[in-house]
Amino acid sequence: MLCARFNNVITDQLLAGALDALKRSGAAEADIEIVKVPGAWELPIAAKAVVLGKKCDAIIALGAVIRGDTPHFDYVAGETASGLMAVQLEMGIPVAFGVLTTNTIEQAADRAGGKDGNKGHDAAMTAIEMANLIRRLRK
Ligand code: INI
Repeated sequence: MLCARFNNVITDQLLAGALDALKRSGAAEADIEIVKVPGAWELPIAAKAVVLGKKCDAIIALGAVIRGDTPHFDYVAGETASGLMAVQLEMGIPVAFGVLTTNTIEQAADRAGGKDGNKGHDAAMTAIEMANLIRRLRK
């Protein structure tokens, strides 16, 4: 599991939601690795390094990109999404996209354990489903 530290008030909640989903689904602690990166931009290269470094069933990438007054958001959000998609297609390992891209921090909080649920939890459930699906399709 990869988690960006940028906007950590939000990403810590995504991480908690993802861990809760994995544990409730029966994942053993020893099978869960948590890797922190500075920001969402760094998620794709870290995802690739994890896949190259060890056998893993899926990656869960967590981050929060929040729009500011400059076009920076578009670069960080867009490249993070395309980078993570490239890793899952190149490496053949599911990468669940638990990166919030919102206009405000309130919208992010709503989706990180607030009124709109927890997208970290959702990403973890997707990762489990996709890991099982890809394993079955490869047999
Ligand atoms: N990183 C984020 O994860 N979220 C953001 O909202 C964000 N903004 O707004 O700048 C952000 N920037 C940092 C970026 O991900 C890199 O860590 C940085 O550019 C160094 O490569």
